[in-house]
Amino acid sequence: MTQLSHDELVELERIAIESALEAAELVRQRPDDLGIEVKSSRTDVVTLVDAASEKLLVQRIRELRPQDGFYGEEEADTRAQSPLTWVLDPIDGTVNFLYDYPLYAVSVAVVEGDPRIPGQWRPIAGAVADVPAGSVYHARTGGGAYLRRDGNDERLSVTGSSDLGTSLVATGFGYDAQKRGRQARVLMHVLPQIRDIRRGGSAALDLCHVAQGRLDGYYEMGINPWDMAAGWLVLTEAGGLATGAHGAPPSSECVIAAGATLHPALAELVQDGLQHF
Ligand code: LIP
Repeated sequence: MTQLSHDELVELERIAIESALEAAELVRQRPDDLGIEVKSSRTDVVTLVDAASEKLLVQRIRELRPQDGFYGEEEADTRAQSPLTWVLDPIDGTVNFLYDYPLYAVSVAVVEGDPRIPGQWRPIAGAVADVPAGSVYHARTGGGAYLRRDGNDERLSVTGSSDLGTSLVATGFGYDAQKRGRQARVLMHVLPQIRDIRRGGSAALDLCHVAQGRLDGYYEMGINPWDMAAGWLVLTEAGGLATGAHGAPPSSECVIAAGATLHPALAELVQDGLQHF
């Protein structure tokens, strides 16, 4: 549990919200030339807008929190001089952004511990700005989870689903073709046991949609700390639970997220799929 005061947490959440919204406005400007480059595979792309968004986030947050560290999807990697590190995804859902497919977000979280080490960190405040919608999901430890749109905060809560067979579940797939093949085999195991699957393309928004009750659950293998840090906190503050396989902390190995009433059954189903494929 964090040692920070209520007022400190409120201020950290405010910084996350305002920096995420400012970066989302920059992303929304969408220049004609996106300056597309390739990363880990020819389907794993980054644009000039990703880099500009992360640069803006670091600049704004560093002005207010000069001792904190940074860990971002693109270039940000500064060791903290304080107990806190800002974990940044300047555009989560980059491929969706590339196609202007309206499911992409700016994710900003501040965490205690080192997000580079699985299981050695936890988010304590965060925001996920839904760029196309112009809204922002936000939460702080012990403060609840909210969706802010048109200046109004709507409290979020997961569904009470406990029946896999009528549950709507999201997942995602990696940029590596071989990994995608295994993920597809796990999906073949999962899909017959649930209502239906959704593949949105942004882990941050998938986690927030579970928090909002738009989904009953989400699982994915291969996502990074910056994809999940803020959405993980929004989910838990909305009554949800995110773990890895067999109760481990969520990590790039596996994230399984749902309301507390569904999580055990979804975790067992995904674990069975991982074990057999
Ligand atoms: C994305 C994740 C998503 C995953 C995509 C991609 P990015 O992150 O949020 O869950 O399925 O393949 O990794 O690369 O857009 O920041």
